[in-house]
This record gives sequence, structure tokens and C-alpha cells, in this order.
Amino acid sequence: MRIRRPPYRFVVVPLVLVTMAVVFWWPASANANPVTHEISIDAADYAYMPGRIEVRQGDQVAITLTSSDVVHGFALDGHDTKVRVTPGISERIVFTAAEAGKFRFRCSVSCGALHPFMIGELVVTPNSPFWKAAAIALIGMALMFVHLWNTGKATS
Ligand SMILES: [Cu+2]
Repeated sequence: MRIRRPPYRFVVVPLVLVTMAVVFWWPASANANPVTHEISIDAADYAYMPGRIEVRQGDQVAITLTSSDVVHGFALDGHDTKVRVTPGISERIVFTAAEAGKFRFRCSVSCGALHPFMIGELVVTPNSPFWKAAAIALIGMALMFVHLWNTGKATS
């Protein structure tokens, strides 16, 4: 019974610790490779097509904006983007979705009666791989404590 105690502590505990470290640090390097989203948005008839963009936090967003009727604008909340788009001439908007959350983009050029309702939405979802890893690390930590508690109890 006493012979089993040291190997248990010296094998299981480091194993759990190493697993936790690997799980915790591995996705951090994966986040260093953000995706670039090439999105084409057409402004026409007091609306944006598409009217909703979804990206991950840290991703690059490259929008090619066009207009199919009159001169429209594009101003994104929380970001330094404000452009004017003339029919027939496309505009390019490039930015990094640094913060998670919902950001509205609206027309910044008075284009007609329904101009105030010309609104779209950018949804930036938080980097879930990181939170998944944090959750796994917590489970690992809990497991380690259970192991420590069991070994302590078995020998005392
Ligand atoms: Cu407008």
C-alpha cells in the first residue's frame, strides 16, 4: 500500500499539469492566425446586402462596398470607418475586428426618405477556442485536486 503512493503522485500529478499546460497554451498560438473575411456589400433601396456580418474577434474584415441606386454611405460604430459610395465605383473598407460585440453600420449620406433606417449589423463573436481551453484547464485542475485528495485520504 505504501509503495503505491509515490508513483501515483509523481506520475498522475505531473501528467495532469502537463496536459493542462498544453491545452491552455496550444490555442493561444492558433489565435495568432486570424482569418481575413472578403465581404461584398451592396447598398440599394435603403438597405445593405448582406445586412448582417458575422466574424470572430481578431479577424480581418475587408469589405468591397458598392451601390446600385444612389450615393450611399457606410459608417461603422466603434470603428474608424466612414466612406461614401457612388454607383459604379466600389469602395474598399479594411479593418480588424478587435473587440467582441455588436456594432451597427449605417448610411452616412442623406439618400432619401428612409435614410435613417438604413442600418446593418456587424457581430463579432469572442474567441471561443480560448474559453474552451480555459474550461478544459479548469476541469483538469479540478481533476488534479480530486487525485490529490484521494491519495491523501488513502494513505492517512
Ligand atoms: Cu442614406
